[in-house]
Amino acid sequence: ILRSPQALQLTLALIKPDAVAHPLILEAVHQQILSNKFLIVRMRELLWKKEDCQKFYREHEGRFFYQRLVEFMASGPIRAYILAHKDAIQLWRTVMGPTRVFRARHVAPESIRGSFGLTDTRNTTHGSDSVVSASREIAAFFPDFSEQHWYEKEEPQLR
Ligand code: RTP
Ligand code: MG
Repeated sequence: ILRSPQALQLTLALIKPDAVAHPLILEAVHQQILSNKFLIVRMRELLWKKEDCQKFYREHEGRFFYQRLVEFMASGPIRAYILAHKDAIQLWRTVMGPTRVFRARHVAPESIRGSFGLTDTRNTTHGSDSVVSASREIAAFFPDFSEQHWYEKEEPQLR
């Protein structure tokens, strides 16, 4: 895929079951997306099967938290977004705050995880960590979305 240097970057953001289950937290996270000037390219809510979670988190297979992470992510509805921004991947990770809830509360109390994270597993949100994982993760949640079409036809009209 060809991207011009000014092109908007895409990332996959997830709101995890702990936050989707709570209307006020769900709304607060959605507001964070809007107030940080992300463009919402696609959005859907879904209930994940355990096998989908295993595939999505396969890079963590064998780690001590893998099993509970997979079970948690399949425990209730999640909301997935494709977000666009000039610096979407890094910006969303900054807005989320650190993974570990203890750290998040101390170093980034205003962040999403600092505000709403319950535990290291129930930490409210997920965000892609690189351009490569963003592509893979977007395809996992939005199989009909064509990145190529977006960069060729839709994105240039937004600039
Ligand atoms: P994410 O992939 O969700 O954006 O988070 P991350 O890159 O900041 O963290 P990563 O190391 O990739 O971990 C993926 C997810 O695993 C869960 N986790 N639980 N000690 C635990 O119980 C534990 N450690 C990690 C987190 O929910 C994290 O989001
Ligand atoms: Mg990660």
